[in-house]
Amino acid sequence: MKVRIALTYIMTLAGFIVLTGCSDSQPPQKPAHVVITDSWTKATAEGGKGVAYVTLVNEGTEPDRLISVAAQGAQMAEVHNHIQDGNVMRMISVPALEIPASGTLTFEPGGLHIMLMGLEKPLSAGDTLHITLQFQKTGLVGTEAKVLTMDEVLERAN
Ligand SMILES: [Cu+2]
Repeated sequence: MKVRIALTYIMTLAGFIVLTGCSDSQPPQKPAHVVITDSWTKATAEGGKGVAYVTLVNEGTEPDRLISVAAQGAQMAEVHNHIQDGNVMRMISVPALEIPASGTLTFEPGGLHIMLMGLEKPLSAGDTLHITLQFQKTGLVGTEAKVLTMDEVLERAN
């Protein structure tokens, strides 16, 4: 009888160890790797200011950070967001933006956007604008943003 109890005990213990072993096995870890799956900007009548949007997908299992942005033909580019300030929407500068592990961030009108300043010439519909994004872990990633007409911008929203 005693042997049997001891045996049951050992088998229970064995089962416990197997279960623990199972819960320890995690999905494979992948380093942060951000890709740009979409990018676009609005045509402008003149140089100066513009706005561009990107969709960022982190294919890694660790977060990454967007630390700087540059656009061809623009003296300066910054990541901005909109915040509700009373009943007014205000833009704020976002110096570093976290892209969560396995997460997607979609820049869109009324939300996150890339502010283009000091554009040397207007952005013409049909052209592309070269934008470079720098991430802490992924490094530099470039994209050709399509320059859309106002009609195309409205179509996207639907
Ligand atoms: Cu802005």
